Amino acid sequence: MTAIIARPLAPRASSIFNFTFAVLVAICILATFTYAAPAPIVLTGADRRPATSLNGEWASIVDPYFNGLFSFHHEEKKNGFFMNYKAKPGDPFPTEYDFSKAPKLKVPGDWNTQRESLMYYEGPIWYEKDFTYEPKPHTHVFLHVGAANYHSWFWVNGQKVCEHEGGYTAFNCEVTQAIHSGDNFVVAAVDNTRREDNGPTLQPDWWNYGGLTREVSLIELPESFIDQYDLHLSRSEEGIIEGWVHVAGAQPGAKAEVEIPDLHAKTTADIGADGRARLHFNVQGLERWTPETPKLYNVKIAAGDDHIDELMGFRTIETGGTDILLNGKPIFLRGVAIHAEAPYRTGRAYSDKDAETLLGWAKELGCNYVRLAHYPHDETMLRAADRMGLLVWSENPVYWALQFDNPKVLAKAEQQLDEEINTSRNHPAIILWSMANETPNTAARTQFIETLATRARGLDPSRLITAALLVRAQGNTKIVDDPLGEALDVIGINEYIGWYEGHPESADTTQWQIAYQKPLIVSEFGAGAKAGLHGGENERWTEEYEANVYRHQLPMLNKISQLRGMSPWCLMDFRSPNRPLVGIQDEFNRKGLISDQGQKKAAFYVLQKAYKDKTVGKPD
Ligand code: GCB
Repeated sequence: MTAIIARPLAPRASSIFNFTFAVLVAICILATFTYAAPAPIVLTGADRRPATSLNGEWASIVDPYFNGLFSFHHEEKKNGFFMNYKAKPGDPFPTEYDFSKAPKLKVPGDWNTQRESLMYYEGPIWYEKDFTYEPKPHTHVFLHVGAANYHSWFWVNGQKVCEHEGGYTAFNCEVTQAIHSGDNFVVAAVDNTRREDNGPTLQPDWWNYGGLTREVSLIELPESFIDQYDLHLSRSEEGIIEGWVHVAGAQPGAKAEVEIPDLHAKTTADIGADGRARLHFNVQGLERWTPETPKLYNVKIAAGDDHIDELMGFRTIETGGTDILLNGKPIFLRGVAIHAEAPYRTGRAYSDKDAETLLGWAKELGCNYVRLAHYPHDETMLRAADRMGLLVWSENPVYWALQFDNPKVLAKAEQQLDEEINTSRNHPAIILWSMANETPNTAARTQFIETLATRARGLDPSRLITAALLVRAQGNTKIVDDPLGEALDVIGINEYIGWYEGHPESADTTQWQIAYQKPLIVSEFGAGAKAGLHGGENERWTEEYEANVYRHQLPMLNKISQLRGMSPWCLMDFRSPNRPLVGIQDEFNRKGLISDQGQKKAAFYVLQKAYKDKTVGKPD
């Protein structure tokens, strides 16, 4: 009780300083009550917009009890750390934080790998950055966040501008009301504490790096602006590009225009009451995007005062019986699964260099395809895949057992799926939207993921829907009959014969029974090996053992008549606290074909030979 009385929550107005502070607090309280921060929006092609970068060093405060946001009675503070208050002599209250003296963290970058004490810290952490800005009249200014893992709050000059959940998708907070000419500051709080009702949930098999893990910038847009668009090659009409451009704040009767100068193609359409201009136009002489010829065109999209220069490729993807058809022709997906783990330095990958190293290794392996597990990867990764000619499986972070009967969890999964698709829908590389990975076969789960699949098809009917399913066994027979398969265009399955069950040779006698006449991708198989550890081919953890698993897997997979692709687990070792074996794992999942330090293991060469000689899968 005494503590409550003794703790001044507001200053006494006995000096000019105190008076100023009281006014500031009053304005802030008023602002909090009268101004509810709008939900963040999704911008397609945000990385193609001219932007003011806020990357670099941010001041940081580690705040495990979230004292900067919540009072000692756990009420949200009106004058928390987001005010970035600078203590003044004579203040009749203490200020117990000071961003100007706080240690720095680099953005983009996870916090875990930047400071030893933060290795397994899950948050919250406060970030602050000062910047100068000159807003122009009649514009919207958005704070673009490439990703903040997992739950984040943002304030500009003490005013809350947004709150967001989901650690792998980009979002944009309108800051027009909060930003001003001259000196400004932005404060973010990021909390990556695992929770039962999040996606991913409590126990993923990777270290789920926290923080402002991708780029942060300011994007200035005119009063009416292009927020989202979708342009793709028609599956049913030869030589037709179709899609739409959405213009926020469009005036009735306004028009949107799309031009592809290299193809001498230009079209204009009216923007409807829903803000969308629907497009359907003929192109001649189009070179289709393929892994061998990843042709990208400059595409100019314009509406009113806004315009955006995109880089796009055009191709079709569909299924025909048990085939996957790229541009109408059957293709076999020679792939590998990849986590967004940074090569050589560990931590969350974010740069062009990271993407080029990881995807460069996939190319060297002979891949035409990659599974980007287990969450949407960075735009830089997708741009690199577009350029390098690698088809992509992109995945919603519905991993293992979520609370499938909790409507709030469904809403979070839907939001992340919407953000993933609306951000990335123009990458020619992406052919598959994956709804989930290895979920338990229950009625609630099936309904949950069917809802996501229907939503994904509604948002993007031009791509294929998949998920990585579990398989069951009867004796030597593996059975794929998970009811979720009904909702998928392409069946993904994970199996670990020779690692979690049996021996490498067990694959030789395994039979497969698949309930669906659909294309099948073996989305995971693999074994653990420590790079440089050698021994017998039946000695676990040696490079020889991993290679032996691959040698027995490949002929087995070849016998599955509807096999149309594979993405063994995985390209590179990645950090996982589930993997404590000292001297071998040391908190890394060692199923990589390459170590986290870039050493290629023997299995890399086994798979490379099979991919290059096309001895696995149907030749294409
Ligand atoms: C799986 C999971 C993947 C794990 C892998 C493993 O089935 O999908 O996230 O890392 O197995 O190594 O156990």
